[in-house]
Amino acid sequence: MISRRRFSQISAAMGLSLMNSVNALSIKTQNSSPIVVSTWNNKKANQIAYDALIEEPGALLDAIESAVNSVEENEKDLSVGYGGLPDNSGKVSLDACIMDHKHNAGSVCFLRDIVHAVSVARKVMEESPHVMLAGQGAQDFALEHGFEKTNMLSEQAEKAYLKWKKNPVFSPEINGERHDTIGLLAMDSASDLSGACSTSGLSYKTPGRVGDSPIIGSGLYVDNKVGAATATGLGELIMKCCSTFLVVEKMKQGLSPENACRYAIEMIVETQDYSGKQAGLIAINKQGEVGAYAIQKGFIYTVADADGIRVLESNYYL
Ligand code: SD4
Repeated sequence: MISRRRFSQISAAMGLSLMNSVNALSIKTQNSSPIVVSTWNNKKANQIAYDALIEEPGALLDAIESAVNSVEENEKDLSVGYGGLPDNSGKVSLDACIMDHKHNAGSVCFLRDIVHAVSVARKVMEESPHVMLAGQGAQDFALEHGFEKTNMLSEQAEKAYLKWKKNPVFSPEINGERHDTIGLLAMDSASDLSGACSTSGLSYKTPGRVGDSPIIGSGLYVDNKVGAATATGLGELIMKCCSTFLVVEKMKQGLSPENACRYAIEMIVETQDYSGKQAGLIAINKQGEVGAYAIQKGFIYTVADADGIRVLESNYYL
């Protein structure tokens, strides 16, 4: 079979410590199997999406949604869904969005008491005339569409919150320090692209704060003719540069996914005070090349394809 997909990645066997210097290499694969790429170490989610795409090649959104749902349900993930760390009033609020290969998009932000924010975002996309619903309106919409109210504060998150309350300091550097937000992009065997992003946002944020993750063009952007990108890190940096829209536009102009991500990170660095702060971008183009870039060392992302699943470390600015 003729190779039609190229990757900016290396095999897991090489070990994370080696990756930074070599992950700009492109390695050709000999197939047109699905490709799933996500922020951070989200091997389980990637596996779920990949397996679903093998089983049902046309069900791209179902594959993405079930993968992201698995993270939203995982109480050990302190940045997404149930178990996410709360705002400074002790309440968890979620931001999520989804975008498909037909340029449909749906989004919810400041959503409380509902576990599967990405599924509500999909309902907004498919069953409302709108793109984005916020706060109480988003919750009412979810309840009307069969979602159930859940106490989102896990024991572990409550414990962490009570500890934080003893010295309740907020700073973007400290509260934006730990990240696990899932942004997940997938290409099916027909080379269609879609993606989703889901997060509980910054820990101990001001109630009502919304980050980049539910904003189309900031936390996620898909242009099926060109490619897709998603973001993680400090939303306040990302949303002022429309970073994922920028990445996709740069791929349209011919940049590789990694170079497009790099361009968008440099835009953040040139325009804002980035010291001590992290932002990471991942992207895939229509040829199936994958790339990533971050402000700081330590941004990892996960790729699943016919060669298996591996966690890679991105190149970075600092
Ligand atoms: C936000 N970008 O709300 C999200 C945070 C994040 O892993 O990515 N955490 O700003």
